[in-house]
Amino acid sequence: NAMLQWQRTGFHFQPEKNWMNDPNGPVYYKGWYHLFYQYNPDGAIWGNKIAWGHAASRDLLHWRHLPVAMSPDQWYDMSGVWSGSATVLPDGRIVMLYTGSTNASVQVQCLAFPTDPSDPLLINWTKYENNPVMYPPPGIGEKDFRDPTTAWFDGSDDTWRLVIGSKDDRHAGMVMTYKTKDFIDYELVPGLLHRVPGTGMWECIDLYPVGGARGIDMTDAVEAGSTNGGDDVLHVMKESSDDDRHDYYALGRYDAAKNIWTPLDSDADVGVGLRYDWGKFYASKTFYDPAKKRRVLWGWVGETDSERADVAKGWASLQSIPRTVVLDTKTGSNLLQWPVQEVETLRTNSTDLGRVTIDHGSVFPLSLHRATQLDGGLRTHFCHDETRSSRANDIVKRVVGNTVPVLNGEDLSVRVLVDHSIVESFAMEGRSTVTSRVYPTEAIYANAGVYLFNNATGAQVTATSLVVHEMDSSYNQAYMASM
Ligand code: DQQ
Repeated sequence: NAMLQWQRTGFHFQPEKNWMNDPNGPVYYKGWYHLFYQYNPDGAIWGNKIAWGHAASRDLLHWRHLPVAMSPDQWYDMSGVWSGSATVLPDGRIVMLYTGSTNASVQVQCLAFPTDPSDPLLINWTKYENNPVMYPPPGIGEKDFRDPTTAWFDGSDDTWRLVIGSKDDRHAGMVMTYKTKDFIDYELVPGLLHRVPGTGMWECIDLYPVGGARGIDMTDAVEAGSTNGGDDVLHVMKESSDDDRHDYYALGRYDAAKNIWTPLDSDADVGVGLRYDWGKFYASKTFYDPAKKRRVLWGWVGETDSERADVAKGWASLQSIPRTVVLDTKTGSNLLQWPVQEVETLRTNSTDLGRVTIDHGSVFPLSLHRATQLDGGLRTHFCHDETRSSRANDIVKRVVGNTVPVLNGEDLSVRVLVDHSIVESFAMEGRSTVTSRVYPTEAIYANAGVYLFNNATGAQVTATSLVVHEMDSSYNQAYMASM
């Protein structure tokens, strides 16, 4: 439907058409970033034949769409090739672990390898001949055992370890640890790595170290113990809550010998405390980028319009802008998420509006060339009010956000990325983020604009600094033009 194609983004990742959900197996290999994703080749809605879509990029922005990497074509993944993760071995080989939903819809873990390791684009994949390699263990529901993480090496007993999320019969979310020497035979490590009552099924677990300005590989952190070049190391645990479809994380300590992860603050435990994003953002996953020594986070940003509209468009869902994740050393109690630095290369016309004071009850329009794709920062009050984003009545419109710590001596700062049908905001350098899908009925292409407004009844507001950058498209609009 050409009428709706303006909703396609200019610099967010999306497949050429059809349905997408979770990011899968992100990995850096021979100069290319690879992104796999849950993909329905048959249409714009989720289905029971999910495959792994695949794209590769040199800069996390310009993507080459590649053939489907794995399809549901074996008894053990006939109902879907579900989410999974890549592990890079010390010799550079890649091992892919994913969840197969069997012909009887039992969740099992499966193994796959690049067919031709010399191909930097990793186009062809071979499933291990004796899949599956893991079945739900005793006491675990056969539909509650999915989304294996990236494995890390533990030198104490020379095994690779990975974790898988689940829930127990009392609706507690939980994480189990497995160990293996060869990725073929696995042993369940006794006990649970973590468990939180009342939080339901934990999908897409992520577990990774943070500390200092750089990213840390999990194997390096386990080897180094609790410090990394002098910096204290904490471990982030993240779960995607099937109950309320939000991604929750907590900072804690991982004790490999005891197989226990403990939150720093038990009141802000996994599933009941912090979220990565207070808007639309789910089933996310990080990977360690050895080229730029950083940890990068991808999240699935679904649609909030109707299924009918998605079918009419012929596509559904975006991936968030890839975000660098570090520990906020100023607060010590949260992460900082920030668009990867490559995003700044897309900035074109920059407008420095200097200092702007807006009286209460007034609106201040900014004059810009084009406002459909923007990247900007502003030091004043912050909010996502979706209720004003569209006159359409078949979409979800809410006010979303949360409190964000502003320490003594700091000013409130916000960076907002606008890309046709998505708005992603980062408050206080990424202490808190909010993502919204927007379906404007009027603010399309040239009709889009940016306004500062002050809804206060009394006070004046001064933005001490305000910069707006128009953004180049990285690929999607070019694809559109050629359709
Ligand atoms: N999506 C996948 C599952 C995962 C869920 C299936 C999360 O592996 O648990 O498409 O969105």
